[in-house]
Amino acid sequence: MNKNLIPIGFALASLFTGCAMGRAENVATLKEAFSKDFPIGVAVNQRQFMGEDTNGVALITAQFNSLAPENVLKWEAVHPRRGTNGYNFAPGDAYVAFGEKNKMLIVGHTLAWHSQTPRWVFQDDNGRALSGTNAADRELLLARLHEHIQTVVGRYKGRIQIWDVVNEALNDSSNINDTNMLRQSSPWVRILGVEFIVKAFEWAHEADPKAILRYNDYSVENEPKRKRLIALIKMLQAKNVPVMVIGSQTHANLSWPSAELEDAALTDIAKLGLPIHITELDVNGAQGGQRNQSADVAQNSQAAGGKLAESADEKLSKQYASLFAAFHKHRSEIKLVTFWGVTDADSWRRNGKPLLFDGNWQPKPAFSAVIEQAK
Ligand code: 9MR
Repeated sequence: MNKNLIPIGFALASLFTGCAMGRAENVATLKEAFSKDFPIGVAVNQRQFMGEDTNGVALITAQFNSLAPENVLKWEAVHPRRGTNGYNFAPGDAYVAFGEKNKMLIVGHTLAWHSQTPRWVFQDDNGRALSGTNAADRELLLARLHEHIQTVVGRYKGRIQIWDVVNEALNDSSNINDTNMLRQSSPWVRILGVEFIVKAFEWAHEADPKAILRYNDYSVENEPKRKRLIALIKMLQAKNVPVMVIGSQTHANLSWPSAELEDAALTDIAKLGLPIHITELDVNGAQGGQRNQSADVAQNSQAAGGKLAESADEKLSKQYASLFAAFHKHRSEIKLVTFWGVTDADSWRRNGKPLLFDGNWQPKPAFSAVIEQAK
């Protein structure tokens, strides 16, 4: 049996080949279907990379050829306490070992983010908030960022191939006339301005010159944020900052982004001349998520609220087909597509049943809708 064509249950076989039980080896997998286009990644949780969720592991190794760590390499997880002894590397080490064992392309997520960063990072040793107008405070925060990046990227040098260096730093406003490029409420922005972005990329590059360095954000399909993204990346490029890939999270809902918007956004972003990665793909089917296009963690309860939208399963298939048609069309620019979770039960938006596999690890109709787009 071709090892890329792995049975994940006979239900899968009958879903889109209609073939009899026992013929599952003829079934394509996501990674196989898109092997000429881009690797297919998935964000994994600790129960998966520790091997406890054995059904999850079976799906991950059968269907995907790249991994992202859903949470364990965020600052609060990997570096919860001050100082050089304040690290907790055990989960990150296990994550990377799991990826290596399964010969997968391994992503690191994320080095500098306003969220999931412990409070001490933005305070002095007496608990006083650091200030952007105080040169010593700025120095202190830059020194912490440097030490963190050197330590974390350095530890996995040559083993984590791709890093989300800066996450969600753009101003989230939907007002196109809002001229602030960056997220003003971020302590990174408040204290250091754009300098934290410049330094984070330079230091990540210094720590692992071969690593592929991404800027990662959500809702960059929408024009106001896309304009800010393009302005930011052009500014970084003008300073020779080693930003190498644009990460578009693509936390979608059943109707957004439309086929036209996705195509236009990819066309526009590709003009920057950098490869694009789809980094956190899911499609929210919850009623509450149909109005909201933000993937801000703080707004998640709202976005995942309410029952499933009417005919959610059918609309999910349509939306996934539409997105993958755009990815396939732009396959010369898109170098990786990563789903944000394995099954609906694992998802941060589990209420919205946003993924291709249900809580029983079975493929949903959207799975075959995606595979179809590879042809
Ligand atoms: O899926 C992640 C969830 O388990 C965490 O509780 C949450 C906060 O750390 O982060 C979620 O992942 C986010 C990702 O790191 C960055 N983009 C938005 C994702 C969804 O909130």
